[in-house]
Amino acid sequence: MSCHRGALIVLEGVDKAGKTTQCKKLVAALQHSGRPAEVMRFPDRTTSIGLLINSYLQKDRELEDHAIHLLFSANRWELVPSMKKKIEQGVTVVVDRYAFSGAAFTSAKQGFCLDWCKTPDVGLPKPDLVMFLKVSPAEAALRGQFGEERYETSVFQKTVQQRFEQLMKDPSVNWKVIDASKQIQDVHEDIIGHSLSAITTAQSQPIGELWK
Ligand code: NYM
Repeated sequence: MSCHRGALIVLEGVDKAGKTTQCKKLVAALQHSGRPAEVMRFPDRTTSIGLLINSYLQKDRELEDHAIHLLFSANRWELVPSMKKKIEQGVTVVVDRYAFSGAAFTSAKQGFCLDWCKTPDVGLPKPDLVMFLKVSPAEAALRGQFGEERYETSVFQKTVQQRFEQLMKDPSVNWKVIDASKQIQDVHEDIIGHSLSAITTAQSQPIGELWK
């Protein structure tokens, strides 16, 4: 077992920005270089809360907007013990979406402010690095399968992008903006560079608490 903790690295962005592909490539590259690494993703649709979220996203079920927001947050909290355990054991955890998606997507709905949306996630393990994969919502819409799940419309995604821009103004979070309109391999190389320095910095620091 490693004596250093692993890092918590998050990839965020609008739908179809390439997060899932890049998370997999990052974990594979870290493992290949001898650094223990694992992927987690939110929502994690495999738990009982995750199954409810899945049926909401697939439009099989209606849920009140505040209630679904709290379920997304609960889905993160239920996985905190296993996430912390991995990090403490020296594994770098690469997360496909986190509390930032939670706040950006719900606050893009009518009648929700960003502060209310952030509250249930206050105190989650704080990422050592959050990379925002930036593509224009118009470009994301041209990438496959856009429009099948709830929230997948260009108009909604444009508002989500604006909410992410607001969240990125917070200097307490280590944000890096990645130009995700580039070739997959070029994007990957940018991501690896930022990740390696975050992993080194995290080794000598305790895990922080988000938005506290
Ligand atoms: N989403 C994701 C939220 O609305 N709130 C959250 O807290 C999280 C983590 O669910 N449209 C939305 C964003 C996406 C969808 O998609 C999950 P995917 O393809 O599983 O990342």
